[in-house]
Amino acid sequence: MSCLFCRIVGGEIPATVVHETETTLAFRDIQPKAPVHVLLIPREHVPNAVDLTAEQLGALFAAAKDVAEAEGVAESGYRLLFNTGPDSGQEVFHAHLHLLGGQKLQAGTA
Ligand code: IU
Repeated sequence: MSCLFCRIVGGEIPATVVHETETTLAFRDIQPKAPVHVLLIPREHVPNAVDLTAEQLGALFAAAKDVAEAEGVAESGYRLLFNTGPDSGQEVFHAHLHLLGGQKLQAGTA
């Protein structure tokens, strides 16, 4: 299994998991770009955000809401974003939703 995030799902690579459901996993980004930076992924390998089913997308956004509340940023606000493809800076080709918050974020960037 070469996909890094599949290996995190499989427990082969450690990650600081902050939330999990039957179909999703959320863990802290190892190079956080904000005080709160959590990645939410489907357990199933899907290379890119646009390949996610409506059900998978719904599960990721529901999990993001729970993570935002648990991390204390639900009221202050946070950013949810998918990088999609090389020009976006996507580095890991297992779809992941970034949740960034805990500070005033610059408009239009992470
Ligand atoms: P991107 O959207 O593909 O650019 O985001 C990949 C993220 O995965 C990036 O923010 C990395 O810091 C993060 N990451 C990680 O959390 N753990 C890892 O082992 C690796 C990357 I490699």
